[in-house]
Amino acid sequence: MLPDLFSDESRNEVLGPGAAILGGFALDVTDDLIAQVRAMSAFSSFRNMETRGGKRMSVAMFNCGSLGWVSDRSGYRYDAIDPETGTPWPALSPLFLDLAARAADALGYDDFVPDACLVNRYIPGSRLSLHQDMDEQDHGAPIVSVSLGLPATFLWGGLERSIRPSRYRLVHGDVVVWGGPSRMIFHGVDELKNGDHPATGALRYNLTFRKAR
Ligand code: MD6
Ligand code: FE
Repeated sequence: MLPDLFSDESRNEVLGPGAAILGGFALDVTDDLIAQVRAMSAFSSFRNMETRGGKRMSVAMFNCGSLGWVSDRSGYRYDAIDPETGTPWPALSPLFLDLAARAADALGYDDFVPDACLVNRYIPGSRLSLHQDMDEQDHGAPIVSVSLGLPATFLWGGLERSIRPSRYRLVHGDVVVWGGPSRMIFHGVDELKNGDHPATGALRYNLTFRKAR
């Protein structure tokens, strides 16, 4: 790990072993990321997926990459095909791949090559309840998460759902990386507050890169 990664001036923050917030890590590419999200969503659109229990998620999603995370009445899975278009998800661009690899590398995860990127869109009031990311086959690979637009409160719990989560503010350009002993930590996002961000208006986007297979 780089010695200056957690200096006093940085907005970097250790969440736990193998997990950290890299404050502003993506700031030099946020405009391009948002432009690409908009372009891709004209093809595979944002949709509020259904859970197994039949509820609609308040966060709207689509995927890019060779695999995408989908949820419906039959449960969760990774699928190469967007069920709405019947065709593969949009490809992971070099910009996305490069950012994910650089962020993972900053925490010592070498050669991270994600095959899936879940793109989340929050409107004020949207939230993501505490969950573990456990649908990936390779739990040795980290997850890299990029925040764009309105700030959010990230909930960081423990290895059991009952552990009360700590709260961290994630702002435009922040990147969260986690893996290793923290890979199965329960986490979530508190209800998004109203706001107006110069880059996204009243929205927050989140990109989570995973190695699903
Ligand atoms: C979000 N993120 O920040 C939701 N999962 O909008 C996640 O659920 C998440 O940020 C695994 C790893 C990083 C994440
Ligand atoms: Fe997650």
